[in-house]
Amino acid sequence: MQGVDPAWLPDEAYRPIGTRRTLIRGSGPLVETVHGEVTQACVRFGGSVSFDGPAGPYDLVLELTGDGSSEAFTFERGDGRTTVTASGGPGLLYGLFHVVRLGEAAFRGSYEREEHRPELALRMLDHWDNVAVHPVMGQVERGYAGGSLFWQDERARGDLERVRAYGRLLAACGINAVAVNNVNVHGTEARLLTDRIGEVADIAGALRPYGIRAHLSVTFAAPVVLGGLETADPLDAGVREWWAEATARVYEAIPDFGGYVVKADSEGQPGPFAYGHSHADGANALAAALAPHGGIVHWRAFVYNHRQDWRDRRTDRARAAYDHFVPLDGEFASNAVLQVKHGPMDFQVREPVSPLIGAMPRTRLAVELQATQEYTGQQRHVCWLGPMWSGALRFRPEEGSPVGELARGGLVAVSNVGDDPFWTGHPLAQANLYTFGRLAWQPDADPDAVLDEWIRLTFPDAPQRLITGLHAVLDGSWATYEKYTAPLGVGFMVQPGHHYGPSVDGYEYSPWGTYHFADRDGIGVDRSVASGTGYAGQYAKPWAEVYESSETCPDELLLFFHHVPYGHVLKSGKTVIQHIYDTHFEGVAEVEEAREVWASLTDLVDPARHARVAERYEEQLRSAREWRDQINSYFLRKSGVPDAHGRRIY
Ligand code: GCW
Repeated sequence: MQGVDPAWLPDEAYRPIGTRRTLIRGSGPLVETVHGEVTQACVRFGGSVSFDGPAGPYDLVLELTGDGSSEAFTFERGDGRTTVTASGGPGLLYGLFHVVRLGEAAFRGSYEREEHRPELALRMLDHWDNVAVHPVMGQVERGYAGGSLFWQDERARGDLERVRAYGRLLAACGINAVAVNNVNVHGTEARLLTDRIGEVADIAGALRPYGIRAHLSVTFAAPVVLGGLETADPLDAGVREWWAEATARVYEAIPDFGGYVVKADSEGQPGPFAYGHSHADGANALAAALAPHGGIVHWRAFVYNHRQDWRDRRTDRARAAYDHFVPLDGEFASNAVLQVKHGPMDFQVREPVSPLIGAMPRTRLAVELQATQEYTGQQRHVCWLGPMWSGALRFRPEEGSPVGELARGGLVAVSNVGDDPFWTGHPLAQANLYTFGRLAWQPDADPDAVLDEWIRLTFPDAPQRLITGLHAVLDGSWATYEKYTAPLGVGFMVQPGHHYGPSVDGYEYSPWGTYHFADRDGIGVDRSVASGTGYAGQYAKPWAEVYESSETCPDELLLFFHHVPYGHVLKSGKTVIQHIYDTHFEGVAEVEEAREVWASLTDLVDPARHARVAERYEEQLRSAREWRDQINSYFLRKSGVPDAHGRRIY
């Protein structure tokens, strides 16, 4: 597309296919998509493609053997021919993208038959997009990549070519579902469910050729605000009928509609508490309306008191999701999925894994990640989140399955994409989107290998110097970001409201439940059972014990679980205060280094992309210095303990 970055599907990535002879067998809409992809590549590079053609010498055969909707495919190569077979259209499409990813290697040597299938059936992006620009949150809430891809001038975009291109990119990294509007459902957006469903249908139509289903965020109060009923009580017969009828009309407009996403009783959104009912009752009312059509309700577990009194030390926001939902285990309908943020707070640079995951064996859980970098540099800072996500997905809440397997309801990420020509504002933030898709397909994949895959696809034919440089600037970037921001798992310390840049006490005396409790003697939140909020006791063994004691708690989470003196010695051998100083100096030095590495790649990256990243490095460095100096000065002033190395602190 003119003027839009091709991201991980540049034309060159298709050269290995486009120069060869391909046979495509089968029929159906996704086969047509595959055919279109290969045809375009052949037009560009001179190869040929036959559709159900005669037997002949082919280098690549893509064959649909059934008419199902399976996403699995097989891949093999022998006698000079590469073959992909699938029994469902989506499988054939994923098989094609597998060949694209392998590049020339797909056409060399031989491969025994391999079977590929996604580990998680639902791999979804939630867009926090508003149809009408919100006076405070803008068009995309926590969006750092321009306006919405879907909505423009308060309507679905007339020209959906870009949406189609987006679907193509998503399919190429394995994503199969998209929620098209913000979970905070404002007045205009509420109507997408009813009289404006046609606009959602248009978007769904643009995504469908790439095997992606559309989902919709709806307001729990819809029967009142849209239906004119007096109540939205989930057990009321009239309310249930309203949902059933509204949902039937949705399916008339969008036969393959995915389902609803609901943020209820959370940060001011309406929910079942108003009627004295549980969240299972609430979710099940919508699930019942969706069930006859095969739809799913994604019910978010982000329920906590956002109006707490900072003086009240017994209330602990980290406990909230577990306290609300674990008693409801087993009560949710089979097509209700409880969507849990991966950490107990809110997408901080470092959090433990939510104790809810693993504690609800009779409930389908989806795990929610945040690709949009709300608290991780807002796509002005490079912060590749692969290692953080992979760590969470590999975490085993107890002896047994890791999070990546417990997420039976799927993996979801809040999208980091907008109408920016680079899709994600910061061109390197594309790596987060790609990594998310690949981890959703295979949660135990090695994130480093995924990063290399992204580099090779996005920069085809890159010389080794470019590959090494890109890997270097991305690979350690999350660790670097953590170093110059809030220390040792304590979180927040950000500017209230927009959440960009440091403000150590920004939320300290606020109602949001996000405190660090620093005083002249120490810092951190006591979440132990013995003397604190008891949060550590929400974990199963061994974690409940590991986190309970400051002796066994991992350094990186120490201040999340414990209030300790500045002189507390970490496992690293450093005191907490010296750790704070050292990491903040190191973090800035690492950004300086990364900026130099990027500058050294000027001749190898196209000028517009290079310039965009270079400009963002300037801001990242400015901001990292700001973080360093505010955090270090704050703790020097609070503690009175000087830096052991006598560096400049203000
Ligand atoms: O991280 C917080 C954000 C809100 C968001 C909320 C949520 C959509 O600051 O902007 O609202 O989480 O996840 O619902």
